[in-house]
Amino acid sequence: MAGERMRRVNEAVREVVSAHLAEDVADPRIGFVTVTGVETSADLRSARVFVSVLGGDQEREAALDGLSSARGAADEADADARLRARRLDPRGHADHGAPVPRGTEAVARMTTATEQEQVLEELRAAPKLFLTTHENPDGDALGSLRAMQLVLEALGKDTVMYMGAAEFPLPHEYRHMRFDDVLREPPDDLEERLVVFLDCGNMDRMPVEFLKADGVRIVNIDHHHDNTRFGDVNLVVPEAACTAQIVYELGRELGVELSRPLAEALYIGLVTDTGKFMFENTTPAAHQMAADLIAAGVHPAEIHQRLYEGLPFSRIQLLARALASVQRFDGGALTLTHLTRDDFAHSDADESDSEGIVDHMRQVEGTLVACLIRDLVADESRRKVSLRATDGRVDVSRIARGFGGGGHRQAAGFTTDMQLPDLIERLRSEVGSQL
Ligand SMILES: [Mn+2]
Repeated sequence: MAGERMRRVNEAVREVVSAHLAEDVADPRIGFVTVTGVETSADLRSARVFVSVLGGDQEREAALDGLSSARGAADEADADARLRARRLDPRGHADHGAPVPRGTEAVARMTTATEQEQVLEELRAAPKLFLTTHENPDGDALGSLRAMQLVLEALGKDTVMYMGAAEFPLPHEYRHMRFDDVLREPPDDLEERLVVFLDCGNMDRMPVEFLKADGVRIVNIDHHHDNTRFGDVNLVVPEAACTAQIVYELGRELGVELSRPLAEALYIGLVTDTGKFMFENTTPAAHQMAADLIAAGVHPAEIHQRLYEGLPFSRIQLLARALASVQRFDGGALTLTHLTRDDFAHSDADESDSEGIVDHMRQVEGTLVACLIRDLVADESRRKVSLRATDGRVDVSRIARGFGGGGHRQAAGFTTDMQLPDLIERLRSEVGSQL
């Protein structure tokens, strides 16, 4: 990570440039742009300004056009920033420079880059990488992890994948993905590796204390809108249907051929995070990506079978128990079920067998929020709560965050030690407060 002084210089430049863009630049296209980071050179003579552009390719093009036509104004902002930066000179000198005349050679250069370009640069430059994702990995976590590994391997990089030992065995539906090559302990040469997080909204979603050490450089690639931007470089695209979609675009930019194994890994991320192309995040771009993957050799029926069929009998027994204890509150606005440790024992099921049960709760008329509460097999005093919203009226990630969890507007979760009756009351009032 950059030194503390340099970080303050970068932050000062970022503030000035953002304020300038917001106040003085009348170009409506600039509205799509957020200044996400600044890297100032050690001599303070140049700064790269990283921006995030909302919207599709068209908006991105328009915004970058707008930015470059505003370059004159930006240069002024930059001169201003440079003056401020001098006061925070990382070399520890006091304000030693003469005032910088505007519009002369003395004005520092400013270049802009999108978050995507910044991440591409990091990936191209790193010879050795370390990839990881979130705990209790789902199809997108595993699909984007495998896909990124294949992309980097195609570029000849030395890449390792990591997940905590507690994540194994993987849920039944993902075992065919063959993750035998994933490390369960940090590698000895960790400090030589660029760390890449995939599909992970905050760093505490994987037990990786060893990554919080100094000198670890982190790239954070994700689509959760509540991502805490914990990386040194962040590519957070909430409009992406899945993290696999972001990896797909990075792979294309890096010129990596869409091999069948790569296409399959990407498809698994896409099909699972869109709920088989049924959730609100199923955009034209998601379907275009699917078309491209199918053209590259993916057989949707085969993937469907591997993911959703051939499941152990314990699954349907556990589902039967969940369906038998469905409760509806407030006219069904909150529809929930609860699985106890006994339910798991009697079904001969493990925790990963509860995957997908919450989606059955969505299907009933009047349901706004579907909820599965399951007691942890290892610790009955704690329970895991999965939430799904059926439309845009309730943002379940807000509810989950209130309990220390997180997720998407339509799919989120958390763990709590609150007792069941209190938990249900609290969930009812949280749902009610958003209506
Ligand atoms: Mn995801």
